[in-house]
Amino acid sequence: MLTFFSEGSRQRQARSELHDGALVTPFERPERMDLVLAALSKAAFEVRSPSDYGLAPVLAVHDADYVAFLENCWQAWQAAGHAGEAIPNIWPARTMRGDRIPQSVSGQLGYYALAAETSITEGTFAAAMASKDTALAATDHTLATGEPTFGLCRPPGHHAAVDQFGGYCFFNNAAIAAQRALDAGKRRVAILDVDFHHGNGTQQIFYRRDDVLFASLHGDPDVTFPYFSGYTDETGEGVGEGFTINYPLPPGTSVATWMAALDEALAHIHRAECELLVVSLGVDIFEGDPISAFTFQHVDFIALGQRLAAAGLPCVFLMEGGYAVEDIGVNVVNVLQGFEEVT
Ligand code: OKP
Ligand code: ZN
Repeated sequence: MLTFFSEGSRQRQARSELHDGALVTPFERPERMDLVLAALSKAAFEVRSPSDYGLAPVLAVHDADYVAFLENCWQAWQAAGHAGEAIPNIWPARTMRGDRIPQSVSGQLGYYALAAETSITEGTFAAAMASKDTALAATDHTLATGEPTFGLCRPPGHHAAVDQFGGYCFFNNAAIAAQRALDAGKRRVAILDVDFHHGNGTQQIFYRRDDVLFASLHGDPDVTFPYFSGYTDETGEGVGEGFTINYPLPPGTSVATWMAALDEALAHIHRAECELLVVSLGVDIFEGDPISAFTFQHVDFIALGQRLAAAGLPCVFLMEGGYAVEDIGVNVVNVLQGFEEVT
């Protein structure tokens, strides 16, 4: 399967993630890409660089002030004289004002962040730009040829909302891809999110719309990040009612139970007459993943690819999570090869 990847993705080289009360080396690190690239190369996949699509496709789904904040945050943080990476530590919490964007970068971080684990660093914005270019190039290839395409996006995107970053995400690559497909003439696009974590950002961006169907299988947010999104009673609003569907599953869920939920999600997508499938491909559903709790083995990823292919839709795969670094390459390739076996 043709793959797109941008070397610009390496420009995010964060040192700090707030994890279990300590600053650790981020789980979402550039070496992840090398492991996927090595596995793709072993499987003889062609890898191409995307072209530069600029900011217009980002602004089609994200708020302009948010994008400007991401672009300027590191410089403002440094100008304020702070020694470490830019990490939020205050929010407009439930008892405070959420309607004001403070002037200080420290206040702005709290306004635009949805979590504290994701630092902003010198190359973060450039890497986010590279990642969305990867998503757009992959989408354009599928739109032009009908062939499935893999976008090796990094950083991931599915936690990024209209004007919020967090969960290692800055620009919502899947949302940018879906909007691109609509702008190219597709009438309805499905985004199927198989990452272990709920794609709260993707859900929020399309919550009141019926031209993008968002379906997600994920760890039950009652006990799993992002905690405040991903419950079954979130089904969309207004004309979007019925175009969001969530399958929260308990930690330790068997692959058979997960696959049964996948079949339900695919049936829902089929009924909605979607014309393109964008898969938010997180392979952190692997049993060995260090921050997740599902039970996929290497071979189960092949079955996943086969089931996705059986949906019979043109398909764009976009990389989301997956942190058991030594295994993410084989798991990604297994999904893509499973898909190709059927098509
Ligand atoms: C990003 B993606 C687990 C803490 C989780 C953040 C997870 C972000 C996941 N103990 N912290 O969806 O793979
Ligand atoms: Zn995840």
